Parts: sequence; structure tokens; C-alpha cells
Amino acid sequence: MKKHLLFLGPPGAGKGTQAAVVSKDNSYLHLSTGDLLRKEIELNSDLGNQVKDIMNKGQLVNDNLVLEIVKKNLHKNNKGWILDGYPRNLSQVDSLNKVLINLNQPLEIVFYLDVPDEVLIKRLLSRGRKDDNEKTIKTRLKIYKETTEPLIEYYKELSLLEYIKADEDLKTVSDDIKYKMA
Ligand code: B4P
Repeated sequence: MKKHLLFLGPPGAGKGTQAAVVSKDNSYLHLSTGDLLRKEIELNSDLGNQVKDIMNKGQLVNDNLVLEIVKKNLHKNNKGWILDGYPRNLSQVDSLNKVLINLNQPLEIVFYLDVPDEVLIKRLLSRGRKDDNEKTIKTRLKIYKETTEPLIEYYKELSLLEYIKADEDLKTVSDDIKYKMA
């Protein structure tokens, strides 16, 4: 059973949704940079105030800020972990590689959750989070295609990539992930 997982995919692909299922089933640590950043905003912390406008516009938060959050939350003592929404560009990949070397816990599998744009837009608009409006979704998708999508090829070359057809109901997607983790 694979224990060190990464969920990659466009906004609204279901990374957070599926990571929550897999982490609960296996008692793995679920590290969502999006959730952790939103928590900082809720707490009105300095960090939260720094990132609020950036996130509401659908832009990526500064790499160093995200790296600090990852380092703070990724501990050696775990039964396994899932990185959800991190890394999102090649510079974050570099930083993550260094963190994982220090932990001595290499990444074992990268799930690429693929969903067509029109389905993503529909899902996000019906969720209605603060950054789920048409203008922001467009920005998020554009940034995804420009900066995050190249990671698919990177992990494919390392033979870590597993393709998931994520335009299916929740259970079908979860079952596919479970099958490929084993
Ligand atoms: P994230 O919090 O990572 O969110 P996301 O990409 O929008 O969503 P995800 O794919 O997790 O979708 P979800 O399961 O929620 O990012 C938000 C922002 O945080 C970014 O724009 C950026 O500003 C910042 N950020 C985060 N990480 C960063 C980083 N590393 N560097 C810089 N900035 C960073 O699902 C979406 C909806 O679809 C839900 O309503 C869900 O119920 C529904 N859904 C899921 N699966 C479904 C299915 N199979 N069928 C039907 N509906 C489904």
C-alpha cells in the first residue's frame, strides 16, 4: 500500500474531496495548502491578511509562504501523508523535493485527477466559496494551465503518475484511487 501520495489536478477536480476520503480511511495526514491558508484567513492572522486578496483573485500565494506552511505541517511521525494542492509550480516541486529528502520519505504516487473545464466550472459555481465566481475561476484555470499543468509531464517522466478519470461520481473516483494505491 502506497503511503506518500500527491493529488494533482485543476481547481475543482476533487483533490480535497478525495484526499479527505483516503486520509480518513488510512489515518494518513491530509495536508491541503488551500485549507491551511483559508484557516489563516479565518483566524485573521498576519499570514491570513497577506494572502486574502491574492486568494480571492484566484492567484497563487507566494512560494515561500506556502513552503513555511508545508514545513510546519509535514512531520516525520505519520502513518502516511497526502499532499493536496501542493506543489503547484516547478519551483514548489524543487522545494518539496528538498523537504522530502530531509524527511527521508519519498513520494510514491501522484494521482492526476482529470476533469473537463466545463464540468469544473459547473462544480465550482455550485459550491460558491468566496473564490468560486466566474472571473476568479477563469483566473484559476488559466494559472493552472500555465504553471501547474507542466507538473504532469514532470511526474510522468519519473514514472510516478497515475491517471484518474475524475469526471465520475465520488465513489467511482475513490474506488479507482484505492485500487491504484494498493
Ligand atoms: P485549493 O484549496 O487547493 O482548491 P481547489 O484547487 O479549488 O479545489 P479541489 O480540487 O481541492 O476541489 P474540491 O475537492 O474542493 O486552492 C484554492 C486557492 O488556494 C488557490 O487558488 C490559491 O490561491 C491558494 N493555494 C493553495 N495551494 C497553493 C499553493 N501550493 N501555492 C500557491 N497558492 C496556493 O472540489 C470542488 C467541488 O467539486 C466541491 O464542491 C466538491 O463537492 C465537488 N466535487 C468533487 N468531486 C466531485 C465529483 N466526483 N462529482 C461531483 N462533484 C464533485
